[in-house]
Amino acid sequence: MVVFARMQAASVVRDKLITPTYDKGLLVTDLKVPGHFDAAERERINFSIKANGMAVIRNFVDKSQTQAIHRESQSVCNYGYGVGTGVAIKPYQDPKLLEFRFPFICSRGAAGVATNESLISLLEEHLGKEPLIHNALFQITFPREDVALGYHVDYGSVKALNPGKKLPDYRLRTILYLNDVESGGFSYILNSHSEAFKAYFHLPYSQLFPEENIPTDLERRVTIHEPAGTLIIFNTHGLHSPTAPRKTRSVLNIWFAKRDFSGNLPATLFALNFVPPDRRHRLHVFDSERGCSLDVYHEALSKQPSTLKAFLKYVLAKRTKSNYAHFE
Ligand SMILES: O=C(O)CCC(=O)C(=O)O
Repeated sequence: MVVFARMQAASVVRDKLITPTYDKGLLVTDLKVPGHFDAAERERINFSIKANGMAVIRNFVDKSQTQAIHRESQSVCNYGYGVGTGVAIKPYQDPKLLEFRFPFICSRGAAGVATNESLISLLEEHLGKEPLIHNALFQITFPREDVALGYHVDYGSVKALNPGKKLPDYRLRTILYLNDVESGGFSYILNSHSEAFKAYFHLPYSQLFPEENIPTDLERRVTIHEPAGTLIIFNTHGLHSPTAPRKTRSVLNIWFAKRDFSGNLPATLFALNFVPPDRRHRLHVFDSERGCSLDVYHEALSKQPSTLKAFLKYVLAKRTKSNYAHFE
Protein backbone atom coordinates (compact mmCIF):
# COMPACT_ATOMS: atom_id res chain seq x y z
CA MET A 1 0.00 0.00 0.00
CA VAL A 2 2.80 2.36 1.01
CA VAL A 3 4.74 1.39 -2.11
CA PHE A 4 1.68 2.08 -4.29
CA ALA A 5 1.14 5.48 -2.66
CA ARG A 6 4.83 6.34 -3.20
CA MET A 7 4.60 5.28 -6.84
CA GLN A 8 1.50 7.42 -7.28
CA ALA A 9 3.21 10.42 -5.69
CA ALA A 10 6.25 9.89 -7.91
CA SER A 11 4.12 9.76 -11.03
CA VAL A 12 2.30 12.98 -10.00
CA VAL A 13 5.67 14.70 -9.55
CA ARG A 14 6.93 13.28 -12.86
CA ASP A 15 3.76 14.34 -14.71
CA LYS A 16 4.06 17.80 -13.21
CA LEU A 17 7.63 17.97 -14.42
CA ILE A 18 7.06 16.70 -17.91
CA THR A 19 3.58 17.96 -18.69
CA PRO A 20 3.68 21.72 -19.19
CA THR A 21 0.80 23.60 -17.66
CA TYR A 22 -1.51 25.82 -19.65
CA ASP A 23 -4.66 27.81 -19.01
CA LYS A 24 -7.33 27.64 -21.69
CA GLY A 25 -9.54 29.99 -19.68
CA LEU A 26 -7.18 32.86 -20.52
CA LEU A 27 -6.95 32.17 -24.22
CA VAL A 28 -9.58 34.52 -25.64
CA THR A 29 -9.90 38.22 -24.83
CA ASP A 30 -12.85 40.17 -26.20
CA LEU A 31 -11.85 43.82 -26.59
CA LYS A 32 -14.30 46.47 -25.46
CA VAL A 33 -12.77 49.04 -27.81
CA PRO A 34 -11.30 47.75 -31.11
CA GLY A 35 -7.56 48.26 -31.38
CA HIS A 36 -7.10 49.23 -27.76
CA PHE A 37 -6.23 47.11 -24.69
CA ASP A 38 -7.30 48.43 -21.29
CA ALA A 39 -5.13 47.41 -18.33
CA ALA A 40 -7.14 44.26 -17.52
CA GLU A 41 -7.25 43.14 -21.15
CA ARG A 42 -3.54 43.72 -21.58
CA GLU A 43 -2.75 41.71 -18.47
CA ARG A 44 -4.93 38.83 -19.61
CA ILE A 45 -3.34 38.75 -23.08
CA ASN A 46 0.11 38.85 -21.50
CA PHE A 47 -0.72 35.99 -19.15
CA SER A 48 -2.08 33.93 -21.99
CA ILE A 49 1.07 34.39 -24.09
CA LYS A 50 3.14 33.32 -21.07
CA ALA A 51 0.94 30.40 -19.99
CA ASN A 52 -0.27 29.14 -23.37
CA GLY A 53 2.27 30.44 -25.87
CA MET A 54 -0.59 32.23 -27.58
CA ALA A 55 -3.51 34.63 -27.18
CA VAL A 56 -6.64 35.26 -29.23
CA ILE A 57 -7.96 38.83 -29.36
CA ARG A 58 -11.49 39.25 -30.63
CA ASN A 59 -12.55 42.61 -32.07
CA PHE A 60 -8.94 43.77 -32.57
CA VAL A 61 -9.96 45.44 -35.83
CA ASP A 62 -13.52 46.74 -36.23
CA LYS A 63 -15.86 45.46 -38.90
CA SER A 64 -15.55 48.20 -41.50
CA GLN A 65 -11.76 48.43 -41.19
CA THR A 66 -11.48 44.62 -41.48
CA GLN A 67 -13.60 44.74 -44.62
CA ALA A 68 -11.36 47.44 -46.07
CA ILE A 69 -8.20 45.38 -45.39
CA HIS A 70 -9.95 42.32 -46.82
CA ARG A 71 -10.74 44.17 -50.08
CA GLU A 72 -7.15 45.40 -50.35
CA SER A 73 -5.79 41.89 -49.75
CA GLN A 74 -8.07 40.45 -52.45
CA SER A 75 -6.90 43.00 -54.94
CA VAL A 76 -3.14 42.57 -54.42
CA CYS A 77 -3.23 38.78 -53.98
CA ASN A 78 -5.07 38.44 -57.30
CA TYR A 79 -3.55 41.22 -59.38
CA GLY A 80 -0.39 42.42 -57.63
CA TYR A 81 0.45 46.00 -56.81
CA GLY A 82 0.86 48.92 -59.14
CA VAL A 83 -0.27 47.07 -62.23
CA GLY A 84 -0.39 49.50 -65.12
CA THR A 85 1.69 52.18 -63.44
CA GLY A 86 5.07 50.85 -64.54
CA VAL A 87 6.04 49.59 -61.09
CA ALA A 88 4.48 46.21 -60.54
CA ILE A 89 4.95 43.76 -57.68
CA LYS A 90 3.58 40.33 -58.36
CA PRO A 91 1.69 38.14 -55.91
CA TYR A 92 2.79 34.56 -55.23
CA GLN A 93 0.13 32.27 -56.68
CA ASP A 94 -0.38 28.53 -56.75
CA PRO A 95 -3.57 26.46 -57.08
CA LYS A 96 -3.95 26.22 -53.29
CA LEU A 97 -3.13 29.73 -52.16
CA LEU A 98 -2.40 33.32 -53.09
CA GLU A 99 0.04 35.55 -51.21
CA PHE A 100 1.16 39.15 -51.38
CA ARG A 101 4.31 39.82 -49.40
CA PHE A 102 4.31 43.61 -49.12
CA PRO A 103 1.10 44.42 -47.26
CA PHE A 104 2.33 47.75 -45.86
CA ILE A 105 2.75 49.39 -49.25
CA CYS A 106 -0.83 48.85 -50.31
CA SER A 107 -2.97 48.72 -47.19
CA ARG A 108 -3.47 51.54 -44.71
CA GLY A 109 -5.22 49.07 -42.41
CA ALA A 110 -2.29 46.62 -42.46
CA ALA A 111 0.16 49.45 -41.68
CA GLY A 112 -2.22 50.47 -38.87
CA VAL A 113 -2.09 46.97 -37.35
CA ALA A 114 1.72 46.90 -37.57
CA THR A 115 2.02 50.20 -35.71
CA ASN A 116 -0.89 49.77 -33.28
CA GLU A 117 0.31 51.20 -29.97
CA SER A 118 -1.47 48.66 -27.72
CA LEU A 119 -0.08 45.78 -29.75
CA ILE A 120 3.50 47.04 -30.05
CA SER A 121 3.83 48.02 -26.42
CA LEU A 122 2.50 44.57 -25.44
CA LEU A 123 5.00 42.90 -27.77
CA GLU A 124 7.77 44.96 -26.15
CA GLU A 125 7.10 43.13 -22.88
CA HIS A 126 8.03 39.89 -24.62
CA LEU A 127 10.52 40.90 -27.30
CA GLY A 128 12.20 43.88 -25.67
CA LYS A 129 12.32 47.50 -26.76
CA GLU A 130 11.39 48.42 -30.32
CA PRO A 131 10.77 45.04 -31.93
CA LEU A 132 10.86 44.71 -35.70
CA ILE A 133 8.85 42.95 -38.36
CA HIS A 134 10.88 40.28 -40.05
CA ASN A 135 8.21 39.17 -42.45
CA ALA A 136 4.59 39.89 -43.37
CA LEU A 137 2.10 38.73 -45.96
CA PHE A 138 -1.51 38.64 -47.01
CA GLN A 139 -2.61 35.09 -47.65
CA ILE A 140 -5.73 33.62 -49.22
CA THR A 141 -6.19 29.86 -48.92
CA PHE A 142 -8.72 27.92 -50.96
CA PRO A 143 -11.02 25.13 -49.75
CA ARG A 144 -9.33 21.72 -49.51
CA GLU A 145 -9.93 18.31 -48.01
CA ASP A 146 -6.57 17.68 -46.42
CA VAL A 147 -4.30 19.61 -44.06
CA ALA A 148 -1.70 21.60 -46.03
CA LEU A 149 1.04 21.24 -43.42
CA GLY A 150 1.25 19.11 -40.25
CA TYR A 151 2.31 20.34 -36.79
CA HIS A 152 5.58 22.23 -37.14
CA VAL A 153 7.50 25.18 -35.73
CA ASP A 154 8.86 28.26 -37.50
CA TYR A 155 12.65 28.54 -37.14
CA GLY A 156 13.45 29.96 -40.53
CA SER A 157 13.47 33.35 -42.12
CA VAL A 158 13.67 34.67 -45.66
CA LYS A 159 15.22 31.53 -47.10
CA ALA A 160 17.18 33.09 -49.98
CA LEU A 161 19.13 35.21 -47.47
CA ASN A 162 19.58 32.53 -44.79
CA PRO A 163 20.08 29.33 -46.78
CA GLY A 164 19.78 26.10 -44.80
CA LYS A 165 19.76 27.87 -41.43
CA LYS A 166 17.51 27.34 -38.45
CA LEU A 167 17.35 30.52 -36.39
CA PRO A 168 16.73 30.16 -32.65
CA ASP A 169 15.33 33.68 -32.13
CA TYR A 170 12.23 34.08 -30.02
CA ARG A 171 9.52 35.49 -32.27
CA LEU A 172 5.84 36.28 -31.94
CA ARG A 173 3.65 35.98 -34.98
CA THR A 174 0.23 37.54 -35.45
CA ILE A 175 -2.54 36.29 -37.72
CA LEU A 176 -5.46 38.65 -38.36
CA TYR A 177 -8.58 36.95 -39.70
CA LEU A 178 -9.99 39.00 -42.56
CA ASN A 179 -13.13 36.92 -42.97
CA ASP A 180 -15.16 34.88 -40.46
CA VAL A 181 -13.27 31.62 -39.99
CA GLU A 182 -15.66 28.74 -39.29
CA SER A 183 -13.44 26.00 -40.71
CA GLY A 184 -9.76 25.85 -41.56
CA GLY A 185 -8.78 27.69 -38.39
CA PHE A 186 -5.27 28.02 -37.03
CA SER A 187 -4.39 25.12 -34.72
CA TYR A 188 -1.86 25.27 -31.86
CA ILE A 189 -0.60 22.97 -29.10
CA LEU A 190 -0.69 25.06 -25.95
CA ASN A 191 2.59 25.81 -24.21
CA SER A 192 4.54 23.47 -26.48
CA HIS A 193 7.43 25.82 -27.38
CA SER A 194 10.06 24.60 -24.88
CA GLU A 195 9.46 20.89 -25.56
CA ALA A 196 9.35 21.45 -29.30
CA PHE A 197 12.58 23.45 -29.26
CA LYS A 198 14.45 20.70 -27.40
CA ALA A 199 13.11 17.98 -29.66
CA TYR A 200 13.70 19.72 -32.95
CA PHE A 201 16.22 22.52 -33.07
CA HIS A 202 19.30 20.28 -33.26
CA LEU A 203 17.87 18.05 -36.04
CA PRO A 204 19.00 18.52 -39.66
CA TYR A 205 17.41 21.44 -41.49
CA SER A 206 15.45 19.35 -43.94
CA GLN A 207 13.96 16.97 -41.36
CA LEU A 208 10.27 17.27 -40.50
CA PHE A 209 9.18 17.67 -36.89
CA PRO A 210 9.29 14.10 -35.47
CA GLU A 211 5.80 12.59 -35.08
CA GLU A 212 6.75 10.97 -31.79
CA ASN A 213 7.52 14.35 -30.23
CA ILE A 214 4.10 15.84 -30.97
CA PRO A 215 2.21 15.92 -27.65
CA THR A 216 -0.77 13.59 -27.84
CA ASP A 217 -2.92 15.22 -25.15
CA LEU A 218 -5.87 16.44 -27.23
CA GLU A 219 -6.85 18.87 -24.47
CA ARG A 220 -3.77 20.94 -25.29
CA ARG A 221 -4.75 21.37 -28.95
CA VAL A 222 -6.88 24.35 -29.87
CA THR A 223 -8.26 25.37 -33.25
CA ILE A 224 -9.25 28.99 -33.59
CA HIS A 225 -12.58 29.52 -35.30
CA GLU A 226 -13.41 33.17 -34.75
CA PRO A 227 -14.98 36.14 -36.52
CA ALA A 228 -13.23 38.52 -38.91
CA GLY A 229 -11.18 41.13 -37.03
CA THR A 230 -9.78 38.56 -34.54
CA LEU A 231 -6.03 38.72 -33.98
CA ILE A 232 -4.04 35.65 -32.90
CA ILE A 233 -0.60 36.15 -31.31
CA PHE A 234 1.63 33.10 -30.88
CA ASN A 235 5.15 32.02 -30.06
CA THR A 236 6.49 30.63 -33.34
CA HIS A 237 8.43 27.91 -31.48
CA GLY A 238 5.12 26.35 -30.39
CA LEU A 239 3.70 23.53 -32.51
CA HIS A 240 1.11 24.85 -34.95
CA SER A 241 -0.64 23.83 -38.10
CA PRO A 242 -3.34 25.03 -40.47
CA THR A 243 -6.53 22.95 -40.66
CA ALA A 244 -8.49 22.24 -43.86
CA PRO A 245 -10.74 25.17 -44.86
CA ARG A 246 -14.15 24.42 -46.39
CA LYS A 247 -14.40 28.05 -47.50
CA THR A 248 -11.79 30.48 -48.80
CA ARG A 249 -9.88 32.05 -45.91
CA SER A 250 -8.05 35.39 -45.94
CA VAL A 251 -5.52 36.51 -43.34
CA LEU A 252 -2.80 39.04 -42.67
CA ASN A 253 0.32 37.41 -41.20
CA ILE A 254 3.02 39.44 -39.42
CA TRP A 255 6.12 38.00 -37.76
CA PHE A 256 7.69 40.16 -35.02
CA ALA A 257 11.25 39.68 -33.73
CA LYS A 258 13.65 41.22 -31.25
CA ARG A 259 15.78 44.15 -32.38
CA ASP A 260 18.87 41.91 -32.40
CA PHE A 261 17.30 39.27 -34.68
CA SER A 262 20.13 37.01 -35.83
CA GLY A 263 19.14 36.33 -39.45
CA ASN A 264 19.69 38.33 -42.62
CA LEU A 265 16.67 40.33 -43.62
CA PRO A 266 15.62 42.50 -46.55
CA ALA A 267 14.00 45.88 -45.90
CA THR A 268 10.33 45.83 -44.96
CA LEU A 269 8.67 48.10 -47.51
CA PHE A 270 5.93 50.41 -46.27
CA ALA A 271 4.12 53.59 -47.31
CA LEU A 272 4.81 56.41 -44.86
CA ASN A 273 1.50 58.12 -45.56
CA PHE A 274 -0.31 55.00 -44.27
CA VAL A 275 1.19 55.48 -40.80
CA PRO A 276 -0.71 58.20 -38.91
CA PRO A 277 1.58 60.97 -37.59
CA ASP A 278 0.85 60.03 -33.95
CA ARG A 279 2.17 56.50 -34.59
CA ARG A 280 5.41 57.42 -36.30
CA HIS A 281 7.42 56.72 -33.15
CA ARG A 282 6.58 53.10 -34.08
CA LEU A 283 8.27 53.20 -37.48
CA HIS A 284 11.00 51.09 -35.86
CA VAL A 285 8.91 48.02 -36.70
CA PHE A 286 9.86 48.53 -40.36
CA ASP A 287 13.55 49.08 -39.66
CA SER A 288 14.52 45.48 -40.30
CA GLU A 289 17.18 45.35 -43.01
CA ARG A 290 20.34 43.58 -41.80
CA GLY A 291 23.09 41.42 -43.25
CA CYS A 292 21.67 42.09 -46.66
CA SER A 293 24.51 43.65 -48.64
CA LEU A 294 24.33 43.74 -52.42
CA ASP A 295 26.94 40.96 -52.45
CA VAL A 296 24.35 38.59 -51.03
CA TYR A 297 22.17 39.25 -54.07
CA HIS A 298 25.09 38.88 -56.47
CA GLU A 299 26.11 35.58 -54.87
CA ALA A 300 22.56 34.30 -55.14
CA LEU A 301 22.48 35.29 -58.82
CA SER A 302 25.80 33.63 -59.63
CA LYS A 303 24.56 30.44 -57.96
CA GLN A 304 21.39 30.29 -60.04
CA PRO A 305 20.71 26.64 -60.92
CA SER A 306 20.55 25.48 -64.53
CA THR A 307 17.10 25.34 -66.10
CA LEU A 308 16.99 21.56 -65.69
CA LYS A 309 18.01 21.77 -62.03
CA ALA A 310 15.49 24.54 -61.44
CA PHE A 311 12.77 22.41 -63.05
CA LEU A 312 13.68 19.37 -60.91
CA LYS A 313 13.72 21.55 -57.79
CA TYR A 314 10.26 22.86 -58.69
CA VAL A 315 8.84 19.35 -59.22
CA LEU A 316 10.39 18.05 -55.99
CA ALA A 317 9.17 21.04 -54.04
CA LYS A 318 5.64 20.30 -55.24
CA ARG A 319 5.92 16.73 -53.98
CA THR A 320 7.49 17.39 -50.61
CA LYS A 321 5.54 18.65 -47.65
CA SER A 322 7.83 21.33 -46.37
CA ASN A 323 8.27 21.76 -42.66
CA TYR A 324 8.21 25.48 -43.05
CA ALA A 325 5.73 27.96 -44.31
CA HIS A 326 6.64 29.50 -47.68
CA PHE A 327 8.15 32.43 -45.89
CA GLU A 328 8.57 32.65 -42.19
O1 LIG B 1 -2.47 29.88 -41.33
C1 LIG B 1 -2.56 28.98 -40.49
O2 LIG B 1 -3.63 28.66 -39.94
C2 LIG B 1 -1.30 28.26 -40.05
C3 LIG B 1 -0.16 28.54 -40.97
C4 LIG B 1 1.10 27.84 -40.59
O3 LIG B 1 1.11 26.84 -39.92
C5 LIG B 1 2.37 28.41 -41.07
O4 LIG B 1 2.33 29.22 -42.02
O5 LIG B 1 3.43 28.16 -40.46
